[in-house]
Amino acid sequence: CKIGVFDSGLGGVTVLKRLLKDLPYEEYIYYGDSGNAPYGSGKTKEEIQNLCAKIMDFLIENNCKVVVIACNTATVAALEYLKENYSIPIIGIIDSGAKIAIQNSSLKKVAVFSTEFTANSNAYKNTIQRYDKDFEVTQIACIEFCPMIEKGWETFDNNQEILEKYINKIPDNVDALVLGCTHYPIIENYIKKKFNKIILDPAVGISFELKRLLENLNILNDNKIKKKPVFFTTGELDKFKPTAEKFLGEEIEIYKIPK
Ligand code: DGN
Repeated sequence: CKIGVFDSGLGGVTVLKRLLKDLPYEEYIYYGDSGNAPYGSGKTKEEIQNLCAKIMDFLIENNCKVVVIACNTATVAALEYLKENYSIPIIGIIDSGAKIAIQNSSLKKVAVFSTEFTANSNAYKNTIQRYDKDFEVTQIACIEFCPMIEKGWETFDNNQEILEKYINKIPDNVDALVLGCTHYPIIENYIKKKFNKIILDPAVGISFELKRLLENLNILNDNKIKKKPVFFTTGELDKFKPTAEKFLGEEIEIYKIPK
């Protein structure tokens, strides 16, 4: 069965990498909506829902039977809406991010880097505190990160300053940082150099969730043949392709589609 994975742009590639490692025999279609990015600043909930519905239609037309929303912002804005309007199983990412925070912060004090939309929604705070009300959650909106990563992080001379600005907002007593936007693992090495405590990627949990779902539906692929994922983007191929290939460590098959 085909599995659709989508994001507002490049970020979901970090989730796909995890899925390819943990569930390598599934067939993936990736949709990066870079032509409409960012989702996380300057768009209403309804606008994000409409963009996500268009992506769902595309993925279903291309025979996807399960969809992973590899974007925190889209999960916050549209998971419930998409579940109401589509009958295929859809997995979001916030819940796995919240569970990973619970499992890894012994001080029960975490910070979450995310888009403005995700931070303003309080989705991480609410979900983490639903599991454990004693948790303190500091949500930090890193407004410049996503557009800089889409354009090419290394091409910005002031990238270190910008990074520091947000690292400095993390309270000292926090013992773990959740990367609550799927774009951020692309710059995880830079973050690590300035924050030497635990860094958590919610994509770890999404692999478990997808595996369980495929097993329950009895559609986990047992013929051990790896199929290369196919990529579609509404953005510029010359921006998307090199960053995705660098991150995945291999050449990708990619097509440009209208936004
Ligand atoms: N990658 C997306 C997320 O996880 O929230 C959002 C990126 C964006 O649209 N700014």
